[in-house]
Amino acid sequence: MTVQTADRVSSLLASLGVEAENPGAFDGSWIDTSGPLIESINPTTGEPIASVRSTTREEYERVAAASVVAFEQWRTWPAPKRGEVVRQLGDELRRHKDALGGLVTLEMGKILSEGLGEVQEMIDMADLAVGMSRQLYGLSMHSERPEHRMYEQWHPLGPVGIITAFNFPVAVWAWNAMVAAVCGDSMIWKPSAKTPLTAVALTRIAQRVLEANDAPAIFGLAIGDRNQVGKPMTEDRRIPLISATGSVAMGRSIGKAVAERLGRSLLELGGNNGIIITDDADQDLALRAVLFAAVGTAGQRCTTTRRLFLQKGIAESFKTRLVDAYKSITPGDPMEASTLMGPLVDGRAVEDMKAAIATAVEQGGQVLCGGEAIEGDGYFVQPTLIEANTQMPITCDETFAPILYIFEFDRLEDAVRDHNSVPQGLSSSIFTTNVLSAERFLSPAGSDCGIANVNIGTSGAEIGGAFGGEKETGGGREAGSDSWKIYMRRQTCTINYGDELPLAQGVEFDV
Ligand code: UN1
Repeated sequence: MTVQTADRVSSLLASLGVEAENPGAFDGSWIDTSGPLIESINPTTGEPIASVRSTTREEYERVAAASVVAFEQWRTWPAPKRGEVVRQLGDELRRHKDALGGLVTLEMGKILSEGLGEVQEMIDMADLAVGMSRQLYGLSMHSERPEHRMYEQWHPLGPVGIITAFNFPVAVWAWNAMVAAVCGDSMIWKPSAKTPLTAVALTRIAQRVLEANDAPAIFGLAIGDRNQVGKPMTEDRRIPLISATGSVAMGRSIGKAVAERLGRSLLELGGNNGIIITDDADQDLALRAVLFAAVGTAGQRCTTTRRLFLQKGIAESFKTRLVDAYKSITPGDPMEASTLMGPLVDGRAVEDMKAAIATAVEQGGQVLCGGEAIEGDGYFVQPTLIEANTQMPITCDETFAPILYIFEFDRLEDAVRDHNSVPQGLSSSIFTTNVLSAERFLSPAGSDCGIANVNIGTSGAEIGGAFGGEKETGGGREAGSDSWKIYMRRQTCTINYGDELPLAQGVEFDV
């Protein structure tokens, strides 16, 4: 790291209250954690930035007990008052947007514009949740019994466990935390061990807002590994909801553990997202969209485009343009404004990418460009295009790297069938100017994903919609629309204001 960069890093960390070594758990106060040290590595240089002392099982227990106490107080606050605290949190994030966005880039490696975008996503979530705090509506129904009234209401649920991945170190916390907070829940956050500093910095910001409002410590934090934090949390009967983002394998084991105790889980797991481009599509638009969706965030979004279906009439020309565009992208320092693609998160991610490319070639794929890791400091790779066919099993896997598999098709029905043939079901797009093709893609026989776009890439969803996917993606929905409902418990209430006791369904039971 150059001196200049080192200076920049230390002033960034200082402005966010991050020290050389930080405690890894917060329960209203910072706990003097005693687990192994987690070193945070800058993926651009491979050098350590600072460290966090991880949380042990006993320390997790303290955070969990505190979150129950915080919940019992917080649930009595009127929802709009809870919204006011979230509004202030949004303001505080506006103030720290540059520093926090910079830290995301430093620790995770996405380009600065995306690091800042993530903080913006948190701010947007805060604004949305403030509005929600006055709109946690229940329905009222007409009772079949005379002089009876029936309605439903939504109550706070309890402490929520939030498990997030390295690739969106703050935004995914905000999808859950802003909504859970206005719903009256407390929470325990288990962030990725690859981005612990961001979690410490964000929790410090949240702490100040809580203290300024004399609010209970609803934003708990426990940075630690699976055995010390993940497992006790998913098995903890005091935590009615576990919201987890990560791999399918992780989601499967969390889903089982939570189901075993009949808890609720909200799973946002892998994607293997496809874009279909028809002969009549606007090629310029499609090209830009494919680039952002496949190369953006170095292919490390769950919404990254991993499969491209080209209709035969445009396939050759589109491939040529795409190869040229890929070759023009030089991975580099994500802090530099001109960089479009930063490093992968760590050496393991580079190895996984190399292994996937080797497997693809073995299975008959042809590398059109890229295909190599870049020697030198940091974890840089070349964005890679592979001509593939749907018989290649590797194309059913999500490799968290910038590999795009290209297929060709004649008829739209075949492209949709192939598109839907993978186990995952997160995001999908079609590029077409034909209204019939667009509507067919969106019809019940069209895309089987939780997100389906027309003339927009698969990534970069807005927070106003419900975010999540089907099949092995896990079925959960977060952020906007009515996703708040999973953070609350529904109660159906019937009130008899008469003098009689009529029974439903006309049942007679007179003594
Ligand atoms: C993720 O990669 O886990 O739609 C989330 C998007 C972002 C969120 C991605 N808003 O690409």
